[in-house]
Amino acid sequence: MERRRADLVVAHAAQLVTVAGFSDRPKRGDELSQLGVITDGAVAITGGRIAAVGPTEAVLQEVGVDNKTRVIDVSGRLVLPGLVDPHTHPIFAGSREYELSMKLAGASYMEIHARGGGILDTVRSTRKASLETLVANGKKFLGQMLEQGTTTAEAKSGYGLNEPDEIKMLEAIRLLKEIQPVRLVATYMGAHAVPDEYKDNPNGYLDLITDQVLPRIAGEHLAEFCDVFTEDGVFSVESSRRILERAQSLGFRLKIHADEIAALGGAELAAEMGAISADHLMMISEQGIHDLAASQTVAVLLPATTFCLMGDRYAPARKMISGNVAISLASDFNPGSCPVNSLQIVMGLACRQLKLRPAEAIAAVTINAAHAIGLGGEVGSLEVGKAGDLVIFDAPNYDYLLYRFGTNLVEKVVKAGQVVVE
Ligand code: IZC
Ligand code: ZN
Repeated sequence: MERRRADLVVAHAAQLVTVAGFSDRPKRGDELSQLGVITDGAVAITGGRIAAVGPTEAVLQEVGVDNKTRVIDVSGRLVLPGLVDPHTHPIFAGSREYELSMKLAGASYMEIHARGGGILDTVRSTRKASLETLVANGKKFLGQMLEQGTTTAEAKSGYGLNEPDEIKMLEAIRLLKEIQPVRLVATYMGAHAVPDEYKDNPNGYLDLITDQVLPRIAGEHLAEFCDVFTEDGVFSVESSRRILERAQSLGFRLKIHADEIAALGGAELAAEMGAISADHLMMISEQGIHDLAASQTVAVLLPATTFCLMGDRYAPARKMISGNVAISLASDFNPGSCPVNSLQIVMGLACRQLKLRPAEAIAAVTINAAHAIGLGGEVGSLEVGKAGDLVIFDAPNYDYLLYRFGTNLVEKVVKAGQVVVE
């Protein structure tokens, strides 16, 4: 049999973390700490996809290497699958640095929101911005994420709220898919806040979403997910259900910002509706944990948000893991509650605040994060046939990566077989 020629071989990794064996479903419980680590490991990539993975010697026997093959010796280094960030808000204009001082002076996130600041401030700047500005801003933020190891991300709308500005945000995501390397999936989040013009008629805003905007986005294939901010003072469980039912009937897969500040039952709603993910969950109830465990819904935990909000209650991750909930991690990058876009920082916080073990944190930003956006069969692990996305870290092992909290240890990033960060 003729050997398949490789375009790229990454060889002699001190630890090659495959996270293999879970392309069809997310990891739960003890599975989270079984990473499939190969010492002196290698990956070969052909045509953007993984052609072989295993011990270096075996991989070099399996694939053909010629003078056009790039071979990268990563002796002494850690190799992980490209990181997946399943919850981000990277399309916006303006910034909200003043909220830090407001929070230090005692104002809560929801108080700032109730005064017309917060999300609605970013809505005013984003409505004024051109498509080109949104694309340029998004490209900058996605570039920062890529440099820190993120090769796939979910991106939400939700700072336009009206029809033309939500479409503008989703167009920006569509353009960004073509002009930069991070693979994106788009989420429509018109139900991020009730805009000023509907302040006295919130039901009118629900009608706009269900009757006009959702059908148009479905028709133009601008998003595959629909998300709702189910929160006291934002969207009730009842309003959220109305939007999500309509979205589901139009073919969207569902996501919910659930139980972040108040325990409204967002997790229960996500499980009941078969949402692909329930996100935040700082205040999740016992019932919510039980319902998620019995469902296919992935819990997306966002510890950098709790940290930036200076909250004292993080999501009960250990309870969720022992209760058999499929957990993942994301940055929640956004201009307000979480200006952090590094998954290395998120993993470091997850170990220290959610008490995840290093191995669990890695599973949570790779295969389980991929399942939270419907890409478990495509990315999130190093297995033959999957996308040739990987990160080389200046770290001798994965414990070291989590221990060096706050430092970007990325040395190189490979996306679909191309070295995109050197
Ligand atoms: O802009 O504050 N929580 N949405 C829900 C956010 C935070 C983003 C923001
Ligand atoms: Zn969010």
